[in-house]
Amino acid sequence: MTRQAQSDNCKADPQHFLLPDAAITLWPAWLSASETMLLQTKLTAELNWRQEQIRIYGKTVKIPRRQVWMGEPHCSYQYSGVRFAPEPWHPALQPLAVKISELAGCPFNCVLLNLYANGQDHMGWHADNEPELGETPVIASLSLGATRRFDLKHRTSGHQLQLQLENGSLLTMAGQCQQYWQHRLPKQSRVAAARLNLTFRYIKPPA
Ligand SMILES: O=C(O)CCC(=O)C(=O)O
Repeated sequence: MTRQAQSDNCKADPQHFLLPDAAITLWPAWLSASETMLLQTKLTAELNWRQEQIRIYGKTVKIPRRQVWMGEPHCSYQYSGVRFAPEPWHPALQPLAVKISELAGCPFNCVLLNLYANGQDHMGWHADNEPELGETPVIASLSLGATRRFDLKHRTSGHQLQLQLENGSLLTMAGQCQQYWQHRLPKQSRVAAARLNLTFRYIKPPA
């Protein structure tokens, strides 16, 4: 769907995917074209985007995208052996987290933002199964900008699902999805435009 074709008032019905060990729901145009345009422009310009380095098989490599980790102060997060302290909430994002919480029926207190400059930037197979997220986390993923393919595969049954994450779409992954499934955003060399993805998460405050 182009930004022109995406009507400013269209909120398409959610699509529910019946899968073993996972509850996946996609709202295709959860934000309107004008809302996404404004948000993508603002976040791209105003955030402190970093291309983190991680260690893989003993080698230090730059991740193929830029990231910001944001949320409440206790929400530190470990990814590929690197611990990240959160940036404070951007004023546009805390109200959005509340809105998505109302829809998903659970709280969110942090968000990982990924900026893919074009189809060369990507994210490999993984699950959001860090212990601080709990056993059955709900992950809410908001996409802004270029449409990208999103792949899911079950760890043992061979089930696979491919989705197109369009501008303004909201995807929730719930149930035992992070235990039994992995997901990735593959390279797509023909995609020239940028995409911004926000995955809202919840980390329990310390007792
Ligand atoms: O960009 C995407 O849609 C994928 C993001 C993702 O897998 C993650 O943040 O864990």
